[in-house]
Amino acid sequence: MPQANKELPPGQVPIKQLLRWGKNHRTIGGPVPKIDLNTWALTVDGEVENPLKLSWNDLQNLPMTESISDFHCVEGWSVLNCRWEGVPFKKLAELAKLKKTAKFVTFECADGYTTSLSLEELSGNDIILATKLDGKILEEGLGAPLRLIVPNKYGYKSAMWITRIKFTEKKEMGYWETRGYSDTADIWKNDRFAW
Ligand SMILES: Nc1nc2c(c(=O)[nH]1)N[C@H]1C(S)=C(S)[C@@H](COP(=O)(O)O)O[C@H]1N2
Ligand SMILES: [Mo]
Repeated sequence: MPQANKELPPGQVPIKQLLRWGKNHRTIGGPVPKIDLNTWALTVDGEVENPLKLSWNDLQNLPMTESISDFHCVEGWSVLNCRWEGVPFKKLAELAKLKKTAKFVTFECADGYTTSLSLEELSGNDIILATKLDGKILEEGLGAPLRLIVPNKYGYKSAMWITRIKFTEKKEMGYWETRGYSDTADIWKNDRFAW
């Protein structure tokens, strides 16, 4: 099992627990999205041979993995040793059968948020689409039912409330990345801003 890195990246201060989006933390789209698991579906499409539309039940039948990592927000707080469980990103890509033209991935969320990463940035075994944190099913305020976890990037790459995973040939810039935040978002290089 991958172990969390014990050294904090530059400029980060540890706090006890992750933010719960809700009353005090509004999403970019306003209130936390209300998601009904009976009608929720994850779309996987774009540059793929086999587009997918997965219900919550479909998702439960996919192989799950566990990954322990530290979570770092660009605003300077970190939460150590988060134990995420979910579907490895690689597994979903494998199921969707990528075309040769697939180079980047855009994540679309129920609150209107977007972020994007290259396939290479998503190649690690610690990149997962999480449904659980620390043994408990994700709370609404933490991105339920499905969120991305990218441990070596600032938190704005870890999209919550994901509804669509779109493989693209060209990079589509995400919400914060078009508003001054770094697109590389490397926590070890202190890549916080686009300038
Ligand atoms: N859909 C969506 N995902 C999002 C955001 C958002 O506003 N909407 N904020 C990002 C930011 S800036 C951070 S720091 C993390 C916060 O996740 P947490 O609730 O686990 O602390 O979610 C990221 N993912
Ligand atoms: Mo953040």
